[in-house]
Amino acid sequence: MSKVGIIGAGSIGLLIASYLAEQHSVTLYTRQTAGHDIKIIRDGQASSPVEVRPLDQFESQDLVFVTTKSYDIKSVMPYLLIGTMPVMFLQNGMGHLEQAEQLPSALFGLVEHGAMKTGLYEVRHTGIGRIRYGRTSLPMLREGMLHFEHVPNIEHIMLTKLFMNAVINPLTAYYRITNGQLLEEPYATKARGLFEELRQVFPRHDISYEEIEQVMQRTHLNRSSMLQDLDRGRRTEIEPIVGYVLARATEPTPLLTFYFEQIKSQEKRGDSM
Ligand code: KPL
Repeated sequence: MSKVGIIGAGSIGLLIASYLAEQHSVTLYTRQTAGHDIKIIRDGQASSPVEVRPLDQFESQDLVFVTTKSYDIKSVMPYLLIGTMPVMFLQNGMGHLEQAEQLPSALFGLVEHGAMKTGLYEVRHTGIGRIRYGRTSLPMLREGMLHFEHVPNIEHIMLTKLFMNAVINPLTAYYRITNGQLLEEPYATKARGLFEELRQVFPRHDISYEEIEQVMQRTHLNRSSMLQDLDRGRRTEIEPIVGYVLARATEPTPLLTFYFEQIKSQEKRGDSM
């Protein structure tokens, strides 16, 4: 049995904790808590016990998952610097890469599961997918319902996901529409415009617009995470997604800049832990 630490008790933190607690000793670190044992209710069933502790009691683990939003990583990093344990970062966007790379064994993963938090320690597993990750392979994650998959090119996959999020999220949030509505005018032209600017910033990245349309189709009824964040008065991930792109642009990117500024002016600040 390995010691697994999970930082952040949002939907993904709870989902991972609930599954891994079946085989490992899991501690869930959150900000506002005193130490105690809980059971996570996943799809109506109680998990094996999970210890909940405040982050300032963080101790070395065999493996750590950081499931907070990207903008919280700065405050989490000092706790992670205590050891050489593998730490898997599961954020949207790419804004966290540079900070995470201060750690000797940083791993990066992309969660393709649907999960919805329905209570303090309650979660629904709404869509079964996989978690692709790199750089090192972790044999302890081989089995189980979370379908961890080690891939050799995680940075490439993250950049592809960044393209999807940088096109879909700001437009759906700004116009308050579902992902599928981006397939229709007047939004389709705007989406293509954003895509062209992204191509200009990352000219060597191999991706076609059809791949983004497929995601719009597959998730056509979804309200993007950015739209949901705005609706709930939470801080969005516009910075690690579009901000990351703008910081790398060497030529004008008027559309990306416009939506970045619009979303920034609408969002309220909050934290995700
Ligand atoms: O990842 C997403 C998000 O909403 O953040 C997409 C792929 C756009 C699905 O809604």
